[in-house]
Amino acid sequence: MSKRSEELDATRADVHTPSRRDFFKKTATLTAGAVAAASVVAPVALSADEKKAKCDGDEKIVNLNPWETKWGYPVSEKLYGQPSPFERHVVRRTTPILSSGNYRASIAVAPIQDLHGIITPNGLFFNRHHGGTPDIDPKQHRLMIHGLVEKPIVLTMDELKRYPSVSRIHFVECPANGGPEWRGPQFNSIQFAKGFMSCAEWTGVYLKDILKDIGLKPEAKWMLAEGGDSSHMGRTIPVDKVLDDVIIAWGQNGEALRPEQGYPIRLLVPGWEANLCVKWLRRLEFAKEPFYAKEETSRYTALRKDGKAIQHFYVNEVNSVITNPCPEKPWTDLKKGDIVEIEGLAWSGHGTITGVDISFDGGKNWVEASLKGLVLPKAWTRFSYIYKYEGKPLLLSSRARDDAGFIQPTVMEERKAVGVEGVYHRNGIHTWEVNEKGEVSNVQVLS
Ligand SMILES: Nc1nc2c(c(=O)[nH]1)N[C@H]1C(S)=C(S)[C@@H](COP(=O)(O)O)O[C@H]1N2
Ligand SMILES: [Mo]
Repeated sequence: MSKRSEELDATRADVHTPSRRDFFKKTATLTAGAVAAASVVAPVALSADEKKAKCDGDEKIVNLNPWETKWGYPVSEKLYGQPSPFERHVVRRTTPILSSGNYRASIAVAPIQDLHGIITPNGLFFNRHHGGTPDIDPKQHRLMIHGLVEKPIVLTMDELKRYPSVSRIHFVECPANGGPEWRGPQFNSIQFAKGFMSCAEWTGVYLKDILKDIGLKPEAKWMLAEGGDSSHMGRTIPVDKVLDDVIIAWGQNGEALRPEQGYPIRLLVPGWEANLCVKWLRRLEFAKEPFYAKEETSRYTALRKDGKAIQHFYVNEVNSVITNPCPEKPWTDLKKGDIVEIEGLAWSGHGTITGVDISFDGGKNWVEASLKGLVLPKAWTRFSYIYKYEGKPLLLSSRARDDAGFIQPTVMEERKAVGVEGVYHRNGIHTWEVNEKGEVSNVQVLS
């Protein structure tokens, strides 16, 4: 045994029983195959005294389970892995209420209550489309870049991937996230109330790097992005943003984009509303004017209370939500005095989250939560607060701030500006009511 593994073994001494330690010593020198075999035929047996001392009535750790005494399934059986069958309930969800009158033009929301860290697994990434998901053969797919450029080009996917790539973690949020709730809570569910968003590591090429190569004419001020699905999803984006951080992405969390996310390529417009992140991207055109001036290219606007609307309103502003507890993750199993970790997600399209406060009384008093794990610009940021459960009713809210100096408004501040007829860009402080039984429901504080 090497010195290093002896040291490791010494650190294990205080957490394992002697029999367990011997087992580690023996197996440490065996080959990987032999270790697997040894663990099948020689499970660690506890003496009667050890059982009594350690297990205190919980038979599940004392007795061998059926799956410990026979072979598990071989590596060849699952060449693309799937989650445990016991995680079957963790899925995207749909409802007729959120489809635009046609199931081919609808949304599936992400189970943000069941996620860990800041990355959404690809199979759970929220999914919104206007004309169904096409299955595109990358060999047949082309990207055309033209208009006000020196050298217009048509790229194959192989040619596109020859540009140097970058990997960036960014959220993608539909500006309608939380939108149904302008008039008041609509869903007693975090998944439906806040799940029009996800966060992934995207790999692709900065569009500015391609433009360096083909030459953008100085008079170009707007870019049209068009998808290769039946909706085409024409979107118009200011050139300043394009030259800042817009990416043409082909990678999503280490693998190719999923068909639902735009395989083989999509546009990623970090921090801005997700409808600009055109999937199945086939064409980019540069021009002097925004494209909706001359053709049927839609854009979202932000309605104000006076009836006027802001035309160019693209940023998903600073926002947050508590994911534990929430309606799907109540505190009904907690006993008074239990220690629990309040957790949530904060994000801002303007930049990096600088802090999150938590209130237990609907926003009268605030305490500071801690940010944990990676804290990155235009990415989900996880926050945490260790709390001693008291079994008392609570109005639990979170309020995030970002490095651009923004802080989440109250629901009333938001209503003062927009009224209750808003559709997009809701970032008012979200509140859960926790009753004395630990049940959680969606409420809004209107004071
Ligand atoms: N080509 C195309 N791109 C599209 C859409 C679409 O219908 N077609 N929907 C947009 C909208 S409204 C949203 S919210 C995001 C959703 O991205 P996702 O499905 O990867 O979560 O894709 C955007 N890009
Ligand atoms: Mo959207």
